[in-house]
Amino acid sequence: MHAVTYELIKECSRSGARLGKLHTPHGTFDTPMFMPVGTQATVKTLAPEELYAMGSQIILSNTYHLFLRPGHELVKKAGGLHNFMRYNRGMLTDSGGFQVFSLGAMRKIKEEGVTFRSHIDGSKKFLSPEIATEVQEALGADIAMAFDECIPYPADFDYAKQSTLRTTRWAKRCLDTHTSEDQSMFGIVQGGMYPELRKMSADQLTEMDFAGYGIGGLSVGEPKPLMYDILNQTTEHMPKNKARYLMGVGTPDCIVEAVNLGVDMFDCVFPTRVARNGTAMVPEGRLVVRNAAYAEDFRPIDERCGCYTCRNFSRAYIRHLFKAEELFALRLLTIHNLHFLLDFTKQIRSAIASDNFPELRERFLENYRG
Ligand code: PRF
Ligand code: ZN
Repeated sequence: MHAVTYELIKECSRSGARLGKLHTPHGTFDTPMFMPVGTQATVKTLAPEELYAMGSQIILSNTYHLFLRPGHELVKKAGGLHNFMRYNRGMLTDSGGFQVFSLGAMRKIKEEGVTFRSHIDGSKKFLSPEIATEVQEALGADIAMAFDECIPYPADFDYAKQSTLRTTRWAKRCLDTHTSEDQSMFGIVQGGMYPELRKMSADQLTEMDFAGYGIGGLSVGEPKPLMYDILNQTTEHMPKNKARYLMGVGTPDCIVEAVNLGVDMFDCVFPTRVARNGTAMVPEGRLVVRNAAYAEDFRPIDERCGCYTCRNFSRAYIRHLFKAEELFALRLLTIHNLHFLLDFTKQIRSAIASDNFPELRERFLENYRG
C-alpha cells in the first residue's frame, strides 16, 4: 500500500479533464492542483499561515538546493522538512534530476549518477538515484520524485532514446532504495519530443508501480503546440488510477490546456518569480504594476480578486513600494499571484464537477493574452 494514493472522482465526458483527490499522510488534497514552489524550504516572502489562508495544499521543495544547503542531515535533525519550515500540509520534493541539469555548471552524466559543481561554492558534488532517494527520505516530504534526466530541447532521437532508457534504469534503482512507509515515490516519464519514446517510458514506468507519475522534459523551450501534442501522446499511455504531475508548468493557459489533456498536478516558479519583478497575474494576462500608467490608479490590482492584497491596497501604493524598493511590495504581489493561481485551479475543479470545463476553458483562453 502506498502512503500517497490517487482517487479518481470524475472524468469530464467532453474532454480529458479529471477531478480527483490525493490522499497523503498530511491530509487529502483536491486535484487538479497547483503546488507553490518553496525551493529553499520557504515559499519566498510568505509564512505558512499566509499559504493556508490562500488555500495552498501541497508545496514543492528541491532536493538539489537542500542537499547543498543546509544539508539533508540537518533537516533530518530538525525533524524533517515539515517540522523545519513549520508547514503542516502536503509536501513534495523534486529529485534534483532537473536542477543539476539546468543550474549545475560542468555536470557529467554517467550510468552511476551525475557529478556537478555546486552553484554556491563551486565544490564537486555527486547525485545518483540512490543518493537522491536517501536525501529525499531524510527530508521526509509526502512525495519524493525519482531521479531522472530532463532531456534538453532539441535532442536527436538516439540521444533521447539512450537517455530515456537510462531514466528507466535509474527509476528502478530509486524504487529499490526507497524504504520509507510514510512517503511515496513518483516515477518521471521522459522521452523528449518523440511520441514513440514517450510511450516506451510510460509503459516501462507503469510496470514499476510508482504511487504516481511525473511528466518531465516538457516546457523546456519547445513551441507550445508541440508541447500539447507530446503531452497528449503521453497521458494516453498513463494509468488512470494514479496522479499525473506535469513538472515545471506553468502559466494559466498551459494549466488549462494540460488539464484538458488529463493532468492533475502542476508546479511553477512563474507566479512567485514574476511577482518579485513587479508583475501581477490577472485573467487577461499580466498587469505590470511598475508601469507609470498606474502611478495614480487607486483601484486594486484586480477588482474581482478576494486576496489580502486586493482587499487592502491600491495599484498606486504597490507601484510606489516597487519604485522605493520596499520589501513589502514583493510580499503583496506574491500573495496576489499565488491566490490567483490557486483560485484558478479551484474554478477548474468546480467546472469539472458541474460539467462545465470545456466552457470554462474556452472562455478563459478567449480573454487571456500571455
Ligand atoms: N524532471 C524533474 N524535474 C523537473 C522537470 C523534469 O523533467 C521539469 C521539466 N519541465 C521541471 N522540473 N525531475
Ligand atoms: Zn488579488
